[in-house]
Amino acid sequence: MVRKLLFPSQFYWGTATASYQIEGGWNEDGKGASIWDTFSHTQGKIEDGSTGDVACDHYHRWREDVALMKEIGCNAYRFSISWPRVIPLGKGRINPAGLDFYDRLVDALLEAKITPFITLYHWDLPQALQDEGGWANRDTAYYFADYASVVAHKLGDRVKHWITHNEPWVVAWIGYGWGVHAPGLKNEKIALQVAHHLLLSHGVAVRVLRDACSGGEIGITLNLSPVHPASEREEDKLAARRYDGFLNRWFLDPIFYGHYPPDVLELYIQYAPRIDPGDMATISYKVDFLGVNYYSRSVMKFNPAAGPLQAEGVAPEGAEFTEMGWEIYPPGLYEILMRVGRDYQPEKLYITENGAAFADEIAPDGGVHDLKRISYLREHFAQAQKAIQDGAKLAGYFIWSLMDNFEWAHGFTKRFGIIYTDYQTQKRIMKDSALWYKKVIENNAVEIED
Ligand code: IFM
Repeated sequence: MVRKLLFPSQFYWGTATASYQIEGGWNEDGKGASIWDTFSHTQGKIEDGSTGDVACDHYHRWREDVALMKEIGCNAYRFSISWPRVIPLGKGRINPAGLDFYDRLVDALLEAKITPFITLYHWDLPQALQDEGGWANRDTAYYFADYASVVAHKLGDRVKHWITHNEPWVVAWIGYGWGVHAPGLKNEKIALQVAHHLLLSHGVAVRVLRDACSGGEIGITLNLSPVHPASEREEDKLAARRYDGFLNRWFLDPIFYGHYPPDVLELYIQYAPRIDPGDMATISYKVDFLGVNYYSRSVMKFNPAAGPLQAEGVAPEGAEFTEMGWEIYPPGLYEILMRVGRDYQPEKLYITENGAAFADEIAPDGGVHDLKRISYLREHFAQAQKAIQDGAKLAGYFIWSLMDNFEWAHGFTKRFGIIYTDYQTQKRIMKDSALWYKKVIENNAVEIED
């Protein structure tokens, strides 16, 4: 039997991208260098030796990309602004050509009836600020607020959806703690301080955006996963609880309640961040929505040798995985949406990213038949719909990603797009998943077979 699962009217159906992953034009029209320019230009940092210098050449092909979104029928698009394109050194002089690029993009989106959702920070920090310590330096939080103000004053008359940060956990730990992402620092001692400054910058930017953009909705996007114990053993349950604190609660608690989770703070007491008076009140300024990036769950087992958390991730047996090695676990989306709703009561939720990397190829007939991605998306849409039925205040869904792009340290080896990017010719090919998504949007419903 085929069941049609309906979504609410006015639901936002979109795709998401990030500036460094798609734009290219890395040193054009006055853009300054970002930490990702420096990092990708450093030998050995990117799996296939590639850089984002050209990426999807979106900086020149944005009109075509907007037309593709329109053809799919999307009514929303989440993209990020490159801070060094707008303010080349991160503070001080503004680059009008950089701002104009986003100004034109916003106008083209609105013309196509696509609502822009802007992320202000999706990881491409101006290199000049990194030279002063980057996010380990408290001043960066205030430079970020100045940058937010510049962008909001230019675009705030037309853009009403603002996301301060994308996945601060990834920035703090993968970028500063473990060195797999830019800026490539391997210093676990500063990761929580970095996370604190990211959150502080979020708080100050919320206030700035509120003042600059009347009627705007302001939120933040977190990478969240339900965390399950590898077994019913008490020690595995403890490992799962601790990892949940490390990944989820470390960000949710301060944003919604103005304090860090005491259990994690105690475990990391030797690396605890310096918190100035008033910081926690700033971090917990009210947001209008929470953006949830969901890809998989985490399954943890106790391991006394595994750092302060004594928790180690395991790959569940018999599970299916994407090309990223992430378990395909659709019920986790329902679980996390319900959990944040229950524990934090955000006014609204958006799934700001969900999607999967598979080894897509162009078939002899010229199409890209990505059936695994369709199945992944269908299952996750069904879970999102179930959450809405059960009371989740979910108002939109953004597939990661509009098109195949530069997947950070993996370079171009992972394809997440619903549009195939041929990096030699920059030709875009709609994958079957894009055609399938078009039907979902037309029907405002996903069909599943029981
Ligand atoms: O490509 C990234 C994106 O930039 C942030 N969230 C996860 C995606 C897939 O790894």
